[in-house]
Amino acid sequence: MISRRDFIHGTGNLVMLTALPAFAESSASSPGFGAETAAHPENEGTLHSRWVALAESLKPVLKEEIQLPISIVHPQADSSKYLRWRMDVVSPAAAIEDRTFRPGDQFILDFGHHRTGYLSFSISGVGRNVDAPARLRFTFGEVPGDVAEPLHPYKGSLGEGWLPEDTVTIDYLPQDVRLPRRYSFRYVKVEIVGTSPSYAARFKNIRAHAVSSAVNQPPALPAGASDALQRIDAVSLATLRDCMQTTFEDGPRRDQRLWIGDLRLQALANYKSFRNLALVKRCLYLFAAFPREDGLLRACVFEKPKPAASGDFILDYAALYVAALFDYVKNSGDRDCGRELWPTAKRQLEIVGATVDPSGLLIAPKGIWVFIDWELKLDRTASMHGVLLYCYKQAAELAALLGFTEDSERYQNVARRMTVAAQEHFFDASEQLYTSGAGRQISLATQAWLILAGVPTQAAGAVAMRKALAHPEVVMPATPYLYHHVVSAMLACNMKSEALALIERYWGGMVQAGADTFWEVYNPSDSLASPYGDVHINSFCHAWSCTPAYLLRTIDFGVANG
Ligand code: RAM
Repeated sequence: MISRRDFIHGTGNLVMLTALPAFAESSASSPGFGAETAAHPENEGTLHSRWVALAESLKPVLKEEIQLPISIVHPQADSSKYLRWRMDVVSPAAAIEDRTFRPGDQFILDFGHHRTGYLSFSISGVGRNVDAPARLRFTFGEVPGDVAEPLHPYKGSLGEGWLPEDTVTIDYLPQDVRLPRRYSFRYVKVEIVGTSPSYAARFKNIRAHAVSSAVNQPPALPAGASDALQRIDAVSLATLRDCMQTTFEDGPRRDQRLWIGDLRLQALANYKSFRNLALVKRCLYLFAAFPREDGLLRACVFEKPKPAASGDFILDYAALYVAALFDYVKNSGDRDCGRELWPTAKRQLEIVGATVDPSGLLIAPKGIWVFIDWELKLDRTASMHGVLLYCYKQAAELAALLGFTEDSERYQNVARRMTVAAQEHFFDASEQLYTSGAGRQISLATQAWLILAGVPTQAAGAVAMRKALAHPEVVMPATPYLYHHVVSAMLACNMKSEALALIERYWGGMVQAGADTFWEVYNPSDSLASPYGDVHINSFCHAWSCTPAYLLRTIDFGVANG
């Protein structure tokens, strides 16, 4: 089991210091940076409160839709199913209204698909007197295991409060109840904990009130996409819709929080589908409003009860802020926002790039989380170099677009040096692929990020990716987040048919296993895999998994496969 803290301070190639370093304020040691500073005319405190206020003014009003339960179901253990259970239909959901319930009784409702929202119902007492409160226990399931398996004893490393269960006491019956907390679910298990010897409970009008800030109708996939890809797209869009709340949440079940890495991918899918541009802008400002003292952005920020900083920092996420900003400016045409947030984006490159050595090689500082993926075996040296190089190139283009010519030229110079260094340090000429670290580890992460960073030519990149995929010791991704970058890299080097096949295999594998929304973690050979030591704390509707909705809309299905 591993906690996020262990991951930062733990073992393996990420073993680092116990305190985060105060990054060198001076960028003089960093090639290409001269005396640049992120000077802003306004006092920083005032600036940041103005940005919070701006972000708050962009908070969307959520659209609410009522959903009726479809069936009463009964879980049956089934080892032939990836998710370990099949859900047998017992009766239509309406049959609930004809029954009465006493302590010890329970039922599970299936709403037919996943939504983020609230639950409401009417409850009355049938019998001599309603002489005691009714006590009910609710468990909300994104997948069958959530409602079919005991959630306790909980073994996970994240807060137990995320487990999707609540006990509710209703004082006076009859009553119309709307549970105050928001949940993320397809299934709802209701256990009757207490009525009294004098009465049984009866339920009517059980409803889900689904909420989302995804309002517009997404355009259809390009003609030529297979039925399997259409289904993958529909599940991707449902994932994005359910994560689009008053921010782009990473998962509506957990952490319900804004992370830079998730935001960047959700925003890409959103530009091609629901096109809620104001929501992206809100999130970019929320990050920018809470930098560390030296300007480093938090990997995540909290939205509720009011916008606030987190204490998490991830080197690759900080660097990728500039890519998210560039994507936003390109897709919205909002250059004013680009200019206002430019110093923030630039500051990330100053800080993350401060340890690029004179030869152009990034020596990532110790003591700070380099994420890339949840695969713990992964050596991140080469992929982190690739992320930063990719970000310099994105920054160079954004700077040119915004009219900051000097910045653009400087970044192009750094990028040239980092490209040469990457080829020298990471390319294995005998294997024709890229390796990472002293152990010369071969991984898809390394190939993907060096390809996305434009280190090899398209043809050489395709060779490297194919060689890595065929290598018996290749380290594979653990999450859809990294799979997204692998597919993007394949598309960047003309491997269209292999990219599509990978989407069909990986995301299609989740669909075949019964996914209504895509999962945070998917290991085709282990349905219990969890970065947190307990699968019940995994999120089964996770932002970073929604990108087929983006990827499939960048592919020209009419043109012969690469
Ligand atoms: C996961 C979060 C989020 C991700 C971070 C790194 O646990 O849910 O999706 O960005 O960790």
